Amino acid sequence: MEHAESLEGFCKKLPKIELHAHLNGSIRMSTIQELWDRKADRSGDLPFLEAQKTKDFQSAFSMFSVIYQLVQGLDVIDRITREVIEDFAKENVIYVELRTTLKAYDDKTKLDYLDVVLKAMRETAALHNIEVNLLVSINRAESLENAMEAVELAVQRKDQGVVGIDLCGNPVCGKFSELRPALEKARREGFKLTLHAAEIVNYGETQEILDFSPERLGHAVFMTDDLKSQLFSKKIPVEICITSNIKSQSCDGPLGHHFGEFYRKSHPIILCTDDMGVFCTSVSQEFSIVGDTFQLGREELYDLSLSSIDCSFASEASKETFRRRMRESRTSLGLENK
Ligand code: 6MZ
Repeated sequence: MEHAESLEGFCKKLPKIELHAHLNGSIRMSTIQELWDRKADRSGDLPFLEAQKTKDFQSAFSMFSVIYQLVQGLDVIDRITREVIEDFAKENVIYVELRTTLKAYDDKTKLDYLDVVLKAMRETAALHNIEVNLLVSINRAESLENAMEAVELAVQRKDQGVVGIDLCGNPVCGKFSELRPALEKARREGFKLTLHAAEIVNYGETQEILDFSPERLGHAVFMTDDLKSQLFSKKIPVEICITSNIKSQSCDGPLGHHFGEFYRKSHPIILCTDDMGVFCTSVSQEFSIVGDTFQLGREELYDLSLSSIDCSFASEASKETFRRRMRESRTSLGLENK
């Protein structure tokens, strides 16, 4: 069938949801550049640009150290939270689950950080017809004590948009097993859990994570056939971050990405950006990539977006609203009304 609109145009217009976006990794490139230009003791080009060119998994993490040198203070956190949500809204993302690790700056506490993010989320969401919830991230390099503290702070703001807990960070650092008590506490407190898994080869830990049965997994790149068959039978939804995996050299290119296999198995998957700023992508672009690479038609892309809603940690009422917004978009997307 001939389409008047390009695949890119369709993917941009398609209402979408984003479930795997790290706040500091989603920072606008122009904001990073501006913060760098403002810095008194800078020398030469923004190191971020150099880091972006290097091509291995660890260099992706070196970009976060550059970001953290520049993003200091709650005024900057407030700004980037608003900008990130605006950027998602601009490309027709109707629901976002942002995630971030809580930080203390100078005399400001981690709870202050959380409050600034939640307020910026609320205010920006109301302006842009987008719903936003937050996942508090635990960095796997942190101590168990810090992880416990993050869960306690999340509990204090549970009624204000914190819906879940994420385990993230450089996968060569720390261990899931050591932080597990904090995740168990989060579960007892009623939080949904999403854990980064199998971003590098670590089959033993991936097995432990599967046995723990979180509500979702992030990435799930390096899996043996046995681990995959357990994942498929448990039907744990996977947040798929194709551009992130390619740019951090976890896979050769889109065609070899495990999206293809998971999609053919009808495993629940959600297309996500991971770090829009660091990896220069957007949710629309992730949809275009799978449309192009795996020859998905427009109805299939629509269904992929629609089915992602089931995997979100939003309330049932909100999920119904997202589904309705999707149904209402069908005519303007050039799809027949079913
Ligand atoms: C694992 C990642 C990540 O929390 O400061 N992060 N963790 N794998 C990834 N794949 C590339 N991308 C980002 O956002 C930045 C933090 O998110 C985690 C890292 O811990 C990074 O420091 P926040 O808002």
